[in-house]
Amino acid sequence: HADAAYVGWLGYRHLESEELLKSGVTWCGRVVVAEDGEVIGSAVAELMNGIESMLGIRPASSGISDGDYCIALGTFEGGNELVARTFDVATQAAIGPEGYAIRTNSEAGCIAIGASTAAGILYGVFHFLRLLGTGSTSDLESLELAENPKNGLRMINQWDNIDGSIERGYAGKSIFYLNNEITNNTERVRDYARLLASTGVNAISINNVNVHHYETMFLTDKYLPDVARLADVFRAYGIKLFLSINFASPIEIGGLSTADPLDPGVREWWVAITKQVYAAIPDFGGFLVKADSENRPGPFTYDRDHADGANMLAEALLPHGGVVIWRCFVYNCKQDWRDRSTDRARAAYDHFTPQDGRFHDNVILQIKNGPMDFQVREPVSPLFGAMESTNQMIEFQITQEYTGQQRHLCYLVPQWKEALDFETYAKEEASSVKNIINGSAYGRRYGGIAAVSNIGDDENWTGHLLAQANLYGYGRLAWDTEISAEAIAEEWARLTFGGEERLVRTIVSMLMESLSIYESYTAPLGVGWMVNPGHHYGPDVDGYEYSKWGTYHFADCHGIGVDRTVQSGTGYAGQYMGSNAYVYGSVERCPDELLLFFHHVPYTHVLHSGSTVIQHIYDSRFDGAERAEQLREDWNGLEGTLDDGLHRQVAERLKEQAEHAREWRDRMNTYFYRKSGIADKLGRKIY
Ligand code: GCW
Repeated sequence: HADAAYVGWLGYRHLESEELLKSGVTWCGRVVVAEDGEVIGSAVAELMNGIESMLGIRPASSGISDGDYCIALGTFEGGNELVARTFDVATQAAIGPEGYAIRTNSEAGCIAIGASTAAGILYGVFHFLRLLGTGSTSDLESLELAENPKNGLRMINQWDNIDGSIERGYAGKSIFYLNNEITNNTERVRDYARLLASTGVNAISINNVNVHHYETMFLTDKYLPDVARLADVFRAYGIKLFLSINFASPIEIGGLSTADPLDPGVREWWVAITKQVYAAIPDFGGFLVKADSENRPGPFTYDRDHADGANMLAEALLPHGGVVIWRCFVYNCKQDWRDRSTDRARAAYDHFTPQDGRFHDNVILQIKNGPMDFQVREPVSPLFGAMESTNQMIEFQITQEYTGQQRHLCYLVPQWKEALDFETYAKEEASSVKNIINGSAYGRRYGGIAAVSNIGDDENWTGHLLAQANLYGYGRLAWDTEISAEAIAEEWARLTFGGEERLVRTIVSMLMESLSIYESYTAPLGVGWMVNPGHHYGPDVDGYEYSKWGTYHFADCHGIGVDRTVQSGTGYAGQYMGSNAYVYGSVERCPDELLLFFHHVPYTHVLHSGSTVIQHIYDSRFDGAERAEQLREDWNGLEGTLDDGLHRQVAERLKEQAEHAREWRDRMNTYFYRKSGIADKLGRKIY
């Protein structure tokens, strides 16, 4: 596959820097590796191909050095003498199971990539190739670095269905399934595994959390051998396979009359079926569960709670080393819009905090970053840090359900970073969300990040080519929550498009601006929604206002917003700890961008910015639409500096975005002008 959009950031473009090229040719003529095995094999193959493509030489490969300069790969104990002598005991001891060290050992004439496991070597190789590809080192004479991932689980959730459709998928059909069969095209799956592994992803659940009829049978002989084939592909890249399961499986495929988690027959059934899964996939990761959520079955049917449900599965998985990932996206989806006392934002916290301490050690709660649902702007879920004795992980949505569906440009890494950096005040120090989910704050064994994938069978994987940056960025951020969004964007741009400075700078600045642009022409000040019901694309201010989903803005002729204060509202603001509760609960203190999430205010309310709410709505809608147009012009200015085909596909999307941003602008402005009767101070055109 030579297609530049398909190879993405693994295109291994020929190096432009003469100096680095020369240094590379000197050091990379031979690869010395003393171990074999699947993952090492993947690492070596990747290294050879990367070197050949970037440097134009095919390295020789051997088990021992011939005395010439070389790259030496291996685990510290794996018998590669060059590796063993390059890293001292302290360095070796500092490298955890998936970490690696890279060091130029001039005396021994090698660049050594050492790790304690094969997976570590694979990540080390990808790091080395990234160094070359981004040109972030001028030569290879003095490399010295070591890394360990910040999170144990770095997971991708596919929302793919076996009929080939993808729930909230915006880049074609599934690469895994077609017509109720699991694909034979493992080449494409392998290329996906490579892309993921190159960013550090180490786990994947391969089917939608809404588990339908056929997918329920993934645990049975009907599909298990094919699932195992997929597990084989991912295993070679250090990625563990998980399945989303249907809580009612004992009834639907087991022939039992109940799925009650405390029923001995049901428990035995899960033990037996889990054993069967491990017989087919010995390193199977575990189960991902959406239960009692949006009409999915769960323990509530039997008057049991989440802990009962999760623990039953945890017990079945425990002997095999597997984990249960239990989603906290649980709320009443049959609300009456007239009922002002029920608040969907409260739901996860209300359901789960009382059960702290009851979940087994191999259960992890997977919590969406926002308490509502992946809106462009929400506060961080107050559930993070609120369960000291429970493993927690965060869930992001790479697929752009509410952020422009890969027709609009929206680089999400800055949003994710904000969530990870959010201070929960659960402890006196080191209790930001990233410390909660990586397990360090409370000394939890399991934790990490999961995100819903944005890929499909489109040639460029993600529909919008620039949306590849979100997939890349997710993996990089999950590996290292400290890298900046901008550094990630730059890496991605260089690897994908090469090092031409104007090109790189333009793409990075477009990416970095895109979230704020999207936010400024869509729903204002954190209130969210205002999208078309069902598919969720495009503006419809009242689309969800009188629905059962619990997602309201309460705009009338006087004002707008949801009162979530303790004093007069739903009390949601009181779920936060420390000063967060106070800041969010105070109409004076609440940050502008979240004001309408927490407060109902008159249109004339004055923001910290000095503007009124209504004037802010007008200003930011006009501004957002203009900036969307600017994105398009910026990109058009790049014509000729990159492949025409790639340029064209992005140009088309940006054109649609600019037009659509105007539609958002006019719908929003007109709606609020009609509701409020207050004119735009600047007298701009409102319909
Ligand atoms: O945001 C909602 C989506 C559903 C999704 C659900 C969930 C998989 O609209 O399509 O279902 O979230 O996260 O479970």
